Amino acid sequence: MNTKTALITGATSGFGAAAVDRFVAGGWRVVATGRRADRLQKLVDKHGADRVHPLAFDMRDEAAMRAAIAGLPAEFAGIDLLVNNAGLALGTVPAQQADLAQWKQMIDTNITALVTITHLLLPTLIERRGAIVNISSIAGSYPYKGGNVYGGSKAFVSQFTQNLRTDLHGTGVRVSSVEPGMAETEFTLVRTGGDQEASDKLYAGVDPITAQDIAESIWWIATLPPHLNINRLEVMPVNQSAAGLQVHRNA
Ligand code: NDP
Ligand code: 8X3
Repeated sequence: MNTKTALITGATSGFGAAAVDRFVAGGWRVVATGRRADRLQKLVDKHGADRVHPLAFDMRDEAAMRAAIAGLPAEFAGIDLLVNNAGLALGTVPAQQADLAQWKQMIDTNITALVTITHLLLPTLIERRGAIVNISSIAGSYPYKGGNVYGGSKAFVSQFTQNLRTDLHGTGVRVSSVEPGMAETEFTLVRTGGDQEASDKLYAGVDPITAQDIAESIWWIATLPPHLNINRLEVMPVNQSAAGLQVHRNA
């Protein structure tokens, strides 16, 4: 059997870590990236060095990204699937109170790093008639208070996905965005600067999406027959739905 290889960014936690487990269970090799090298090593210990290759670098460091990818051993260098998952939200306050440095970190990670790694891997993906799955969010379609730049960055990811798809027409490369709603990962811990109580409170009683649910969605998209493309997949917990517009009345 011809073993396929996925490169999954943000593999140290949440959706990315669960996707590593899912693809290895399905017989794929995985290049797993993230900043926390100790967590990447745990994935290697769990699955074996012949299945998981760790690449520890900060997605915002283009030189480190280029060097890591250029240094991939031959058996992991032929990437068939890029899962652009690394990303984050920082802050929950309205735009007028937000920290500009946090906005820039979200743009650098969720947008600039995502397009950089995509650009780097496109030649390989085209050569192999591969696939790209971009992890966007419902925050890119439904505005909510405090979503500001995070939502804007995910709207970019969703639209970039559809434009990539148009440009890659005829290459056989599949491009999809997965747009999850509320999912319990380390996402809220990161967003709140480590506030476990806030994270627990947000997910309490919701029966939120799990990391495994999203990993299964990515697996399904990537293993459909090659003539099918999922353009976008929006997923919410049953207990979450959209709730309309607000009106301010002058005094
Ligand atoms: P987690 O916080 O659990 O995981 C985020 C991952 O992104 C980590 O592996 C982290 O690795 C990586 N990452 C963040 N910044 C960088 C960086 N500068 N360089 C390298 N890696 C980085 O959250 P989720 O699993 O929930 O998030 C995964 C994706 O899903 C994100 O794009 C998020 O926006 C999106 N999403 C999440 C939803 C949710 O409700 N949880 C819903 C919709 C979308 P490390 O810290 O080791 O570098
Ligand atoms: C994460 C989902 O609704 O918290 O992208 O923004 S939400």
